[in-house]
Amino acid sequence: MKKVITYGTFDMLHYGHINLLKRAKALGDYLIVGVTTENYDKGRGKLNVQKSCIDRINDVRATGLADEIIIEEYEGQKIDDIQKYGIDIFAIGSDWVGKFDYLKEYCDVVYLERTKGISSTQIRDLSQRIVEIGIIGSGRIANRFVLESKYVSGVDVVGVYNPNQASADAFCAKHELKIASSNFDSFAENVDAIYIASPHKTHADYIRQALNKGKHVLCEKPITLSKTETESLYELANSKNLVLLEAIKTAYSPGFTHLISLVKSGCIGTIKDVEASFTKLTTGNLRELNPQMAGGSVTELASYVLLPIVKLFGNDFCDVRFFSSYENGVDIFTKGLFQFKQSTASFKVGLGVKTEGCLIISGTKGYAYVPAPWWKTEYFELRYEDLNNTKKYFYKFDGDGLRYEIEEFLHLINSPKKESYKLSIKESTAISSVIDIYIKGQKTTLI
Ligand code: C2G
Repeated sequence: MKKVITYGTFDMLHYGHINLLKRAKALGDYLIVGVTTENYDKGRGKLNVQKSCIDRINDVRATGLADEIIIEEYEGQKIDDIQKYGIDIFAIGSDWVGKFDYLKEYCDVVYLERTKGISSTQIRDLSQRIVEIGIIGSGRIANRFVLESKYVSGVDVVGVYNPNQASADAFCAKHELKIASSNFDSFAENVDAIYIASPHKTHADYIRQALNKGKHVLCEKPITLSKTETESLYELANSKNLVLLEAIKTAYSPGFTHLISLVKSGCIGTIKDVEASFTKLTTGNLRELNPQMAGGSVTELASYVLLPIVKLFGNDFCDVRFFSSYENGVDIFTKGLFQFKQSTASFKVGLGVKTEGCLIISGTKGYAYVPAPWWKTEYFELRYEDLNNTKKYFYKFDGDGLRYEIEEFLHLINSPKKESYKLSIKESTAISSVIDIYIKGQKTTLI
């Protein structure tokens, strides 16, 4: 008797899962299905699993395809199970190609092609089904987005749009998507929500078009390069009761969210100063260094450093000044200084200069120190005059961190309130307004 085993979360069981189970069963005579526990999923950084382990087991049982169901509760269990149950074939979807080759020492490993686009779009209530996302753009961040989306239960990236059809086709093939399109209308009509990962200057037009088609939008930072443009887009989203969320991953990560709540609760006294630095040495013929594509340290990185500043002090600064170093028409390093009524802030961003990349929030009783990479907040300390009182905080920041913004996007789509408290419209607009002021000033500087 040939024994096959497969594993999965099987949350909101759908056609793609059933299709996988059918083909796994057909590989042998006896199919064992491992269903993940909540703890195991948490440990591997899978977010937003809706159903309990018991409900998911019942759903798998109801398919009638499993001869036996077991639970998967720890890392390394697959090796134990394969030996314990005398397994001949381990089968899993092709989104995991290569990841389970280490099991070849114990049995055959078969990757079954994953089902492209699984949801039933006739169910209009998005909370009752998988939300299908289309991506605009097919560059580096778009690639990372697809990989991270697999760790958020309830979403499925199904398509890509690129005005260049060949680029869309290549991306679609690489990620096994259903739709590759250079026609915006037909692309938008076939998805529930859109993630914009195209060059900065194209964001505003794409957001407007997507909202006008009734689609929720998650847009890469900087949402736009102009304060008035950002304001008008949020108004449009609001008037249509659609989500418009700016993808600044730090804002949605558990560590950063807690840091902000902690310091706002007064544990370091009244907050008087924020210093934030983020530099990333970048070379080559890249969009980031191209003045025609709005490249430069501020447009590329200021969204991160401005995030703690606007979250703690808002947008009513009395004065802001910038000091930059330029190379080939872009700022390779910029320092910004703010005067608020009762406080100060400063930031450093750089594509061509390296600094210590930390975040320091100073108060009247102590300060918060977040070492680099603070934008992937995994650890911080609250420090006081008496060093014995130092408190240390540790968090998980899984993968690339994009999964946290995807989780928030999905949460907002399914909730009556379409605005996130983790990055409010006011905060996102404040970030836009600072970038706008910088760009306008930079034009005069460069002339
Ligand atoms: N699947 C598929 N087509 C889809 C979606 C999922 O073929 N459109 C497959 C996956 O590749 C996987 C199975 O269905 O083989 C279960 O998918 P999930 O519930 O998303 O679980 P997953 O995170 O893939 O679990 O130990 C857990 C496993 O390693 C993977």
